[in-house]
Amino acid sequence: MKNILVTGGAGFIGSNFARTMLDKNPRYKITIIDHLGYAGDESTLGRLKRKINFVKGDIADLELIDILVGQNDTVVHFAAESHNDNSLKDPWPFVQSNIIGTYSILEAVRKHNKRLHHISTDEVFGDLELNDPRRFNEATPYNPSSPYSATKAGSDHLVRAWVRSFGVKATISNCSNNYGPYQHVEKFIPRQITNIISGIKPKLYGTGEQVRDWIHVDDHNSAVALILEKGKIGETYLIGADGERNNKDVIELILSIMGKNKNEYEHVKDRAGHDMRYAINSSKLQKELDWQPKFNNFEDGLKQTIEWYSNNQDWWQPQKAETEKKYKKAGQ
Ligand code: NAD
Ligand code: TDX
Repeated sequence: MKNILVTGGAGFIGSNFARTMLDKNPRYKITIIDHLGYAGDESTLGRLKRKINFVKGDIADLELIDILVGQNDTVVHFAAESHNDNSLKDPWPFVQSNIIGTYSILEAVRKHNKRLHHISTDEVFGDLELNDPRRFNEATPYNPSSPYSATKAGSDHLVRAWVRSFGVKATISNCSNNYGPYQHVEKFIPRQITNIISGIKPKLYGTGEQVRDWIHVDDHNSAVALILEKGKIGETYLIGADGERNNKDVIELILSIMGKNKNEYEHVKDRAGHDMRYAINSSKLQKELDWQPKFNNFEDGLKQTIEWYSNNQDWWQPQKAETEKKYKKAGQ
């Protein structure tokens, strides 16, 4: 593996992935393709831009993808519409990027016989009850709830069908909720941090008892790097770092780290069809590929993330007003 095409690399996880890979080995030749939608920004690439080849384009553009895949030996496919709340307002871009876009990538890797790693989410499994002793594993049946998770589930099914029917050399990973630098302020953790910095109260959907399984973005990406190196073709790996917390606790922790009273937040309208709990069992990844997360303390990762948003206001300020306007209109 030397020439890597990273789709969606101007977004949160893909841009951090490119940084992780170049830190591991500066000789990797990385090409990023991103259509620079609302969630992808050239400023996210920052100094990385000098070290990579950047192409502005859409992954559903079959001709462009054919050329780019032909020029690289490995494709790591992050590009997707990624926010549940947006998928409830307008599902179409999710079908377009997540399903048709993945189809386009698959046809190109099939034609050129290239290695693909497909990035997916734990949301494809639906949700768990709060008191359910089980966690998701590689055998959990698919049961997605939102248009976002349904289109991600669809993309996973396409990848598996292309592996079985056409012998495409692909692996899949399903990861839990990521946090860390360069995450769009529409998402839960950065929204609350940047609200507090902006003098706006953090916003908790509904009761806030919903549980997410948090993982630092660098731990997600170290697992992806390992799957590229040692993963078995056709296999799926679940990625998670035992980070279950309910939303109310996370808001209170952010407030307390930022020196505020724990009750200085407000409850807003709940998300339609809100999934109750996600939880990942990543023992296959740990046993077969010997993976371990580096951030085993959520509070430390959160402190680093709060510091990053405090020191990088130029990066997130341009997104903030528009994002809050949209939320206000939705009563959130
Ligand atoms: P993001 O929204 O920050 O980034 C996605 C990027 O893809 C953006 O830069 C966007 O412009 C680009 N993109 C979208 N559609 C495109 C298209 N048609 N053509 C070209 N570029 C396009 O999202 P993220 O949080 O970085 O998520 C990346 C991947 O990881 C997604 O596949 C998502 O489903 C998956 N994932 C995310 C999480 C999480 O907690 N954020 C957890 C598990 C899996
Ligand atoms: O302001 C908020 N208040 C709030 O209580 C926001 C934005 C969210 N929430 C709640 C909803 C969820 O229970 O916080 C939780 C996390 O919300 P999101 O950040 O929107 O994440 P989620 O819907 O869990 O999905 C995320 O994890 C899986 C990513 O956005 C997906 O891309 C990924 O696949």
